[in-house]
Amino acid sequence: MKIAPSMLLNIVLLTILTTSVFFMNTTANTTKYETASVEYNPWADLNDNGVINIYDVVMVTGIYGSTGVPINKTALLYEVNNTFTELLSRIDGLETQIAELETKLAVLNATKLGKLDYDSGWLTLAKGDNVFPHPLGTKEVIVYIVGKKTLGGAWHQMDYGGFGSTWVGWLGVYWNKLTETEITVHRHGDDENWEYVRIMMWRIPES
Ligand SMILES: [Ca+2]
Repeated sequence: MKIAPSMLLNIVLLTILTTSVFFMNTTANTTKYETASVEYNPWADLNDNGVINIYDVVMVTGIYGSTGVPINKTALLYEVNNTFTELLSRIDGLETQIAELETKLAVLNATKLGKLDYDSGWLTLAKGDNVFPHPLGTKEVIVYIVGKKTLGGAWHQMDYGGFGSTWVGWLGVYWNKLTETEITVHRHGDDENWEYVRIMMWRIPES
């Protein structure tokens, strides 16, 4: 009788399996790790149970003779590791961006009003009424003005709204006559500290 090579291989493997199982049963009190005489190779541990034995061999017999494109497992591990490192780097970048956004949000929450809708910059302020245009197209705004005595000087709001006495006369400024396109800033006749004015406006958000 002629025996096919594949059948012969199965017979041999079955014999090995039977012998191994018997051997394993008779050495039940000794651990498989202690009896290993060669270095463990995790790549050969096909069922990932920590020991190379007949069960791994049987798994090979199931796919014996198949062909395909081999994989460089070490290179694959490096590639996975590099990808993981890159992902960690991206996560760090995102965390940095989130921290920056949180800072900006904290600033916005602290000011409540958010970014200015109009900022006039520093304007020369004559005594009496000064009519300045604004581009907001509404009177639903919050107005905030500050002054300077000189362009290089400190910001201030001295005598804001106006201060008058028989000794010093009338000092300071106030704003009025707000329209959808203009605002008037009045500077009192005896004032000496509001040579320049800066007008800032925020639209009042719709509730
Ligand atoms: Ca195994």
